[in-house]
Amino acid sequence: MAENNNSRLNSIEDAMVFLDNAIEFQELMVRYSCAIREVRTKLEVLNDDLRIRKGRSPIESISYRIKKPASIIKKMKKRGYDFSIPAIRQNLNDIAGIRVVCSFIDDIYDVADMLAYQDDIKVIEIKDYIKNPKENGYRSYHMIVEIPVFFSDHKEPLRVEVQIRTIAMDFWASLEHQLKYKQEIKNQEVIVAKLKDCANVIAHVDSQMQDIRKELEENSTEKEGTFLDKFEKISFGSII
Ligand code: 0O2
Repeated sequence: MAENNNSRLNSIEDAMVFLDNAIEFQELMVRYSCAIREVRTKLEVLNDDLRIRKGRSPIESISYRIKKPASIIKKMKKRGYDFSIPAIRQNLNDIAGIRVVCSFIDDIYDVADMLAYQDDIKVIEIKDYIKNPKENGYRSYHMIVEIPVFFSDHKEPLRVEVQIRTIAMDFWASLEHQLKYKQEIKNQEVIVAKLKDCANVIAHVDSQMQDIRKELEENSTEKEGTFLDKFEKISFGSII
């Protein structure tokens, strides 16, 4: 009987520890989602500012995600880390992730520079998979940035992974990601080679689009518009 009571007590204690950890984990995820909001706002401000001042938005879209608990556990296990909140915080840089899709390759570097230049942003790491594509053809510009987030009773530096790529790179990466998770691929080498071919074609298209844009910018002059044409450009719909 005493043994039973003890084991019940133990299991309640275990449950309490489990709940404490679960709450702490949830709090950490909420803090990362706040860090995403901070970086996202910075990117949106840059885009709006460039649209107003230069008449062109370099960013096509911004998406974001908090890494799934299962992916966090998988990554921690794969790298041989203990599964604890401090270990997750210390060792994983991509719990908060933002993906920025730009129109042209130059835009990627402009956006990255403008973000890195901000004095509350600390760049922790850069992986330039555009200049150095991965063996499979993957191209993207990755930055790990740290940003201070102000909570009700403290300030906390939090890391966010920012992936910046063109529309074409994003198209390739999304499809390759989907295909990777399809089971039982019979002729894997052929598929891998085809995907790499596609990545090269896409990189060529990106570089040609960039050249076309440069040529257009160098060889065009502002069209003489009517008084009303100038007013056509003014719209607040997408700002608010
Ligand atoms: P998910 O589902 O996006 O979270 P590090 O985080 O720096 O310690 P890691 O994870 O190797 O080490 O970093 P890296 O190389 O910068 O890659 C991180 C993310 O880039 C991946 O996250 C993918 O989102 C993306 N990525 C990297 N390589 C590839 C690739 O070959 N194909 C595709 N489609 N995406 C890629 P996760 O954690 O793998 O997944």
